[in-house]
Amino acid sequence: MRPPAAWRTWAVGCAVLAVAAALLYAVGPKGAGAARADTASGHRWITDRQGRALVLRGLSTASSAKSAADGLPWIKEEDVARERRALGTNFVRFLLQWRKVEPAPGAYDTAYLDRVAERVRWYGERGYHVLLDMHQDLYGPGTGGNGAPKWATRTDGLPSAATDPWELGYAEPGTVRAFDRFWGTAEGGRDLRAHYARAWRAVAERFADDDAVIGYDLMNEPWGGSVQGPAFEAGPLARLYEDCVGAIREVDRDHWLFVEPSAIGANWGFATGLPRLDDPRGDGDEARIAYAPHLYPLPMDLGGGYTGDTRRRVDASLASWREQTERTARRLGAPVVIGEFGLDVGLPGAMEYVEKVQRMADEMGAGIAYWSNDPGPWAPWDAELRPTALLPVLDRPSPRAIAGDPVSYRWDARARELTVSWT
Ligand code: 9MR
Repeated sequence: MRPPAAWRTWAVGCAVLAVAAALLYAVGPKGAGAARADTASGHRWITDRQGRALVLRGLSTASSAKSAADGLPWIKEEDVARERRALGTNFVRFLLQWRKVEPAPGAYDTAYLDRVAERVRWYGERGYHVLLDMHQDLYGPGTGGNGAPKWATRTDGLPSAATDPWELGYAEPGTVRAFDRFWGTAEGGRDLRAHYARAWRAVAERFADDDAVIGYDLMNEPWGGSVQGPAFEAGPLARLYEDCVGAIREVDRDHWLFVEPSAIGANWGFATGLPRLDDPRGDGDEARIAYAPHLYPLPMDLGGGYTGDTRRRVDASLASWREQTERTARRLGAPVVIGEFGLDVGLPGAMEYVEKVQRMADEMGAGIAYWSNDPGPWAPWDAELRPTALLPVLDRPSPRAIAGDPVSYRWDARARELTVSWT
């Protein structure tokens, strides 16, 4: 794929700003301490090992990993190179599967982690920060989803039927039971959280010294089974996160730990009851816990586009999502990454919606991971890897790393001008 016209125009039109950004990148006071000021929204910045504030922009790689026998996404190294050329991104949310990490209780598949490490290197060599995401939907293959190994799936014979939309499968009795057994909330059930935390420890041990990795997304879109709301988030979910944080910090004190709220509710802009978590990094070092909620306004989750009345409802949902996210981030003392947002790019108004979310992320000082890079109707490329209408919309410049305290950054698509201010 050739670099898109938009990218070439930008490269010429914003040369001066690009030079400024390159200087920012190159001459930062190395090791002079992390960005101190908060974002305009009052939450922290994600920082790299040199203390620079990172503006993370990229996509998830990839939904295809969920069902692949080897648990790996569709990409080859040339696809990573193309993504870098076409979009200029610096961030990837890379899907892992617990079933592959721990195929039998207590046995970790180091060959799988080696293959993941190879892919992390493809990204790392091109300047990407990789977020390793322990992905699940609908618990695991044993309940019609992906993520958990079969040995960790107990449904007590209850069914899990396929549903449309797929998210409704979370209410299937077998799926609810499997989650209850995982969280230890079903009577006589085994609490599998310790296993899960030790699986994370195995991953962190493998990647502790890998600078291409920015951190670990502890669980994709957690679901409480029969326990919902704050009772779930401040209860079993917070306990799981504490266990994972503790297990990871035994072997890795530097990488960021990304926590997600219970997806149903928070994805639509409702409040979360997730409590603030301790981060035992040691030596009094500042916590490195980031907040990574997903963003899927309900009217769009139900298949709507971004026009007419639906647009007004989506805008209301976005405003509430932003308010709740910022409030939670301040409560957690955490920077924000929009861990997922995305839609079928053929829907009416889809590009305006993506633009709007990108602007919101810039205003919030939040990172962003578009869902997803799987070739097809949601992606910047179709099944034949030809650019879709989304590509030029995602292809926009931003400061990649700022050595100082960022004040604001803004991309004016019409004037093709990037404005960055910092102290
Ligand atoms: O886009 C994905 C769709 O093709 C799958 O059928 C579905 C179930 O695995 O997952 C979709 O991706 C979802 C992601 O895993 C979690 N957040 C919402 C995404 C879009 O629905």
